[in-house]
Amino acid sequence: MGKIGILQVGPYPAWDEEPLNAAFEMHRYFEADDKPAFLTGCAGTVRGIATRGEMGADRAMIEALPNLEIISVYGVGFDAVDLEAARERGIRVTNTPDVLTMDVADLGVAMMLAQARGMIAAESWVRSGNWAGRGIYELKSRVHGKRAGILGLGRIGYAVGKRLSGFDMDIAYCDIAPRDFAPDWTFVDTPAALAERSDFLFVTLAASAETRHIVGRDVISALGPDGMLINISRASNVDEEALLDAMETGALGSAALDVFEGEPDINPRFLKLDNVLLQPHHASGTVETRKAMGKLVRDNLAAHFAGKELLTPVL
Ligand code: 8YV
Repeated sequence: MGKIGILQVGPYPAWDEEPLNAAFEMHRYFEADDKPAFLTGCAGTVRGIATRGEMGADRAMIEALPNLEIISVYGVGFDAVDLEAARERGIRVTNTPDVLTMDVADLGVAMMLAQARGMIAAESWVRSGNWAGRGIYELKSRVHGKRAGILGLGRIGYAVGKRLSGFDMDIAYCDIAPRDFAPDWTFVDTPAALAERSDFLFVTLAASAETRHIVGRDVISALGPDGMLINISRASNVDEEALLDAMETGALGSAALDVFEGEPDINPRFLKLDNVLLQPHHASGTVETRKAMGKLVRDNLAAHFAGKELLTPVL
């Protein structure tokens, strides 16, 4: 019997490509110039999709594959997968939760510290010779003891909060209900009220149609000219136009962002701002975590085709 066909939506590191190629017949969608023609060409043999969090699988892709049984996502976020289209056909969907939580939280906190203390510009100050030539770098405002807001107290939001408590921060969060596992943190019932009482607002909620632009003009203006927005979730959770307007006018103090609309082709307005820290959607980007994510992608595919229970099912 031939190998099972899998549509590979984006590239993976070599340590994932090798075992995937050994176990399956991988169809490298991302390398095709004519993507619709490529899909038509492999439609008969593809029984699975291996995709990435930010790439997902849309309705057109799902509908083009009549023998599709499973979509295995390399990422905790599955908002880019058309779940409705998958559900209609009984197609299983898996993601990679837990294994990336700590790294995403680490980067979120690192972004807050780097931006608050101006570390990127401070490094340029040293490298450019300004330190020796022009003197001390400008003073920045402190982080410890300040007020932090966490929008979305799931696994990643909780891990962010645990780290922030090490900085003696006053921590509040907003979610659909108060969480028993965070008795020391203040529950706030709207994103705007959370922003109002925050110096640093972390966006850590899973993206969906309901959360689109949950951080809108009202939330951004409540955060205010001294506030910082840190987004390590999905760009769609933030109204990017409102964010850019607020940053350009000083209505929002600063931002640290790992995710963008249309990434990697980000809005060029971001590049003109000096009050934003830009990261290339890299919160889960450590060797250790990416290896664990790749293994989960493969293990879910293998379990499905062996008729076993999925390890981390979404659908
Ligand atoms: C990406 C992510 O999947 O977990 C998620 O939801 O967005 C990330 O981990 C990562 O960039 C790999 O594509």
